[in-house]
Amino acid sequence: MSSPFADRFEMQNRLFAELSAMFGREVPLYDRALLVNRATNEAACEVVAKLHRGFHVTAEQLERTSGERHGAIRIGRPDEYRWITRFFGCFAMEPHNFYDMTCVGSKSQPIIATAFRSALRPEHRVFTSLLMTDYFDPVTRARIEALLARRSVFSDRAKQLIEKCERDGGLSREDGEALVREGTERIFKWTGKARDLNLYKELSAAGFKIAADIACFQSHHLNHLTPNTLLMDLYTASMKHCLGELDEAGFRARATLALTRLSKVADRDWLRLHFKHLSHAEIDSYQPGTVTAADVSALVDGLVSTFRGEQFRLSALKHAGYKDFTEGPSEDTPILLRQDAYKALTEPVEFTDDEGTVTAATHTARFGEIEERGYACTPAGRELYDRCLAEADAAREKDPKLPARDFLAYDALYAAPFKAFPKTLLELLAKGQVFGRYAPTPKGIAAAKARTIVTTDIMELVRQGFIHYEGLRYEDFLPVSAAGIFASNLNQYGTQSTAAVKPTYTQAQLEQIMGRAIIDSTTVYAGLDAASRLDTFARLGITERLPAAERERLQKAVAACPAGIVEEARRLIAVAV
Ligand code: OOG
Ligand code: NI
Repeated sequence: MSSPFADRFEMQNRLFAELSAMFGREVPLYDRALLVNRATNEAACEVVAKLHRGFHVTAEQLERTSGERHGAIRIGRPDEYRWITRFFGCFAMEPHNFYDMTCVGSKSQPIIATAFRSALRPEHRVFTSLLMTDYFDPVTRARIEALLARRSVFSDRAKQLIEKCERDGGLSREDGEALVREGTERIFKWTGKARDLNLYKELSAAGFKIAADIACFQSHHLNHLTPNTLLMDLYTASMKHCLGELDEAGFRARATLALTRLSKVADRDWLRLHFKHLSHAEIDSYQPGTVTAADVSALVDGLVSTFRGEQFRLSALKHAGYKDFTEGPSEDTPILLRQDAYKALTEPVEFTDDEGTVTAATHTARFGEIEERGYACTPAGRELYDRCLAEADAAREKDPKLPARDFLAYDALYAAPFKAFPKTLLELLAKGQVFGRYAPTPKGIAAAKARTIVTTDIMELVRQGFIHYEGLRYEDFLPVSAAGIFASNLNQYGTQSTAAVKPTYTQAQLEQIMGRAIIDSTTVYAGLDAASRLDTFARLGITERLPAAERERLQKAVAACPAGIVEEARRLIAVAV
């Protein structure tokens, strides 16, 4: 029987396609950056197609891969935060992880946050911040709250649609579209209209630009909407070139380096990581090929000539330049996520005071981020990452101009601490630094029938060809990268609380505001990894031989996962096979 309701994932894709169109109209540089992303992703795919003969992505698949987005919005009031939680719920997006941005050292901001996404089919995500007004002294706090109290971001219609969706268990296509429109025409729309210029100026001067961005505006305007790149270093070099920060020779050198490096690492695991639509069987059907220096050079020539086109003359648009370095792990370490951005644009704003007098001003907050995702780290991997990052950041801070002066030297300097990580998925899995997913191969099933399997060591079983492995992709955010991005875009480092005592914030507090629990993504990654090991051992008939402590550890990890998630993952895998 067909459902009377619109598919929530289709609604989600519609929402993000429409948000992207809306943001493109609001910010022309964003629209052009998408074209740069498409051109560079196409070049990356050409390298991959030469390495794997038979590999082919249709324009539509590529559009889908690069169409993946994350948005960032900043919310002022707890009741608004609860409505936005319910709004995203209609699109199958649930809160994941608690980010306390008030506690990231010198980069702190008066913000706590979570990110909304689907637990198992994360197509898109939104980092959703809440301004903590008690971070401020009582007078400032009262002024911010009074200003925020006067706005209504959610229309009655939006509220009715959300309630209807919750009550009935879904929305019709028509109602789903109406809710998407509430998003693009009101909730996330930039109006360019603001209030209380004095408060705006005072907050900005005191280093609280983020609070000004939230308190003085009428909507949860999108701060940025970040597409996905297949090859960060090619994209950043291209953006810098199109913005006039990197001349043709400099661009050629960096593009050649990025594409050559890609030709060395784009193995089957890379394909699985970057293209959700490819099955193991499809990937196994590709024949090995090669990429020559001449191939790379032809691709670089192609990009140079593409970027001569008028629509790539980004330097002609209003802009504030590109960040000097990429946040996250070094280029050769395929974990977590790497992010970069063009810096926040200065946009016109009209302030209206209580007497109706309008004053023209400007606002600098919205920037153009890009990201490339890698594998999800285990707690051990994450701890190592945090240490490597601290070391790499410290090295960079000793010579902040190095990235602009000598990119290669900077690249090597930044990568050095990350040598602690192996660079291939299999080694990352073997060391227990990233989460994976396992399944028996036909050869493994045959060996199980013949009772010739002699080990329960998963890596050994992989080596013997009895098990398929893949890495779990990191679908979340990194608060320290986020803090770095806030800082460099606002041109303000961190902030300090002006309250008599700096408050502390908890996940429970945000959960209470939302009226629902936050999912801990590490628990989910760990549960999926453990469930796939248990299922694999069971299908190979070797569960009984597993050491008791190991079996118990895996069962505990599965049990810790929120109800239904492991079962749903099993169902999705069964459908995909
Ligand atoms: C959110 C910053 C977090 C990211 O990519 O880490 C974020 C914001 O700027 O409001 O989007
Ligand atoms: Ni972001």
